[in-house]
Amino acid sequence: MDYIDLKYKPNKDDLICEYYIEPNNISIKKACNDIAAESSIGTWTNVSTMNKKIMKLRARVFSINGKYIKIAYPSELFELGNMPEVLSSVAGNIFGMKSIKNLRLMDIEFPKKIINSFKGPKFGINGIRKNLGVKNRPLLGTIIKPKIGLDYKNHARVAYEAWIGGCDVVKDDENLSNQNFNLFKKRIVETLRLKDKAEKETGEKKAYLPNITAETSEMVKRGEFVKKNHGNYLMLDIITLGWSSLQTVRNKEFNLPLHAHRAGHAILTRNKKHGISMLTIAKIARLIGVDSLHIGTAIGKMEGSKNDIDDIEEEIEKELVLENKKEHFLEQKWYNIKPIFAVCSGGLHPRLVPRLIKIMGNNIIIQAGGGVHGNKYGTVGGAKAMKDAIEASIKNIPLSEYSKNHKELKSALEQWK
Ligand code: RUB
Ligand code: CA
Repeated sequence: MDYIDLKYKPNKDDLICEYYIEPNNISIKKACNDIAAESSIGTWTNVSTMNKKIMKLRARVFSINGKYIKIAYPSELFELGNMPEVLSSVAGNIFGMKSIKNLRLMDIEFPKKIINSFKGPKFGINGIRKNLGVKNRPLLGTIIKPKIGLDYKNHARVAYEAWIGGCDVVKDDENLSNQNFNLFKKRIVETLRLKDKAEKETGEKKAYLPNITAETSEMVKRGEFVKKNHGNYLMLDIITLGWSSLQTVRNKEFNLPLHAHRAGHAILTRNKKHGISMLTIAKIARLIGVDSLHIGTAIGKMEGSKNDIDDIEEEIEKELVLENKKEHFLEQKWYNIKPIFAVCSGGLHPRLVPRLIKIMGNNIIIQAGGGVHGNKYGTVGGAKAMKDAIEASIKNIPLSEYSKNHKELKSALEQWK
């Protein structure tokens, strides 16, 4: 049991992981030992090539509390600024070992040394608020629907209607990229043209979040194209494109905010006994440097408990997160890494807005697709109904009251109970 040291006090350069673990017919101690070995320097047997110096680099299990364990990894084990490598260690082979029935990475506490090796977000909450000139209220966004199928002209027209109706941000959907019926370049040029028009007509700043998700070098080219055409945001499907590609895009310094869609996260996060927590994924995304991130709503169409979402929101917004033993997450000092916007999305419509703001506060981007374009008054009216719902919530006026002289909101309340 070389890898277990319950007296060990982690030092400031250690990276710490908390795992939930279910051993497969072995003792919990043996399972912990296997995990710490395989995720650092060890293997299934003693090897003649091992020596004392290398043994010093071993991970140490320093806490076993029922099925929850904590492991400290010396930071020398990791290459600075290389997220895939960190995860190949602490979220790699150990998830497929026969001696482990279930394993869930609950959290990673990154030490300063590793934090400093990543860029973090360029804009964060304050930067995005500044770009859009919106001080305190939640931002309103929509996703163009149907999610794919519209041609580029109609795509741009729907975006324009959403902006005119009151949306601050309009985004492509996660599976729209460069299909024949809606070519990327044509879409960007036309949608940005209508963004300018909407800005002139409303006197407000608007953002367009084009989905540049693709093979990495192609994705970079698409980012450059957006930049060249005076776009003001980039959107990425961070799970399907992978951490390495995300780092590439961040390192390109487009000087544009990055919006992170998390499509596919549930492959890793949904099973509460095995996989990786959304909290961990959110931390990695913040550290690499996205500016807004989908984290769920607890009340829409996508799964997610209020507790979990509260924890994630805290993690992406604060400078210091204190350890929470009950929820199984670790302390994190974020140093110079900026807070990022929580994006609430999935099955939202005006009726849900007051509850959403109550749960999550004002520092959110509220996004509704169906809840905007499904309104009987069309996209313009649908956006207006959402904006009215936000205004009513902020003024603490019940929606039933507010809807009396806001017909689009009234319609939404009738449409979606
Ligand atoms: C929302 C939508 C988003 C999901 C993703 O459309 O398409 O992709 O919110 O889920 P609609 P999450 O408003 O019509 O439901 O935000 O949980 O990652
Ligand atoms: Ca979507």
